[in-house]
Amino acid sequence: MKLNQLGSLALATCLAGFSQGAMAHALKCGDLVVAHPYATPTLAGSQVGAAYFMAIKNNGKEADQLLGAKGEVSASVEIHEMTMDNNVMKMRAVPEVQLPAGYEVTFKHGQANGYHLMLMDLKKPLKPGDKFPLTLKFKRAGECQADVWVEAPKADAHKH
Ligand SMILES: [Cu+2]
Repeated sequence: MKLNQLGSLALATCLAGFSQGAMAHALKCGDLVVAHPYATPTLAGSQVGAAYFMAIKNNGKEADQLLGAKGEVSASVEIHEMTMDNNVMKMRAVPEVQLPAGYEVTFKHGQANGYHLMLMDLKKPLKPGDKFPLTLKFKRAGECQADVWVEAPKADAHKH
């Protein structure tokens, strides 16, 4: 009985935490769920910024692709892929990101291997607490507007 209560309490807490987080800041776009779109504050004098998501999950039965993004915030947006090459972090622009059916693709900052959206030629610096809209373009799901929150990174592994 006690164990049961503890178990359901833990589960309830877990579910509450999850749905709260999801409601607060997730974007549903067709079969895709984009969790927590965020951007890191720009470094002084920098004209570029980077936007991330905790993950993009494809709940559909068919593969999709992230094809790009656009917004008022910058002149253009590129999809960048980061890789570790002999302990040196390298970035390169890629035309799309595969989102296989049933999979979750992470776009977190500070990962050795991962993607991010590079905001090229920012109109103004990104400050912690700012929010800006960014339209994401997917092959199947179409275009959806994400609400991007500017948040200071906990560990700055990503330099430009
Ligand atoms: Cu980049």
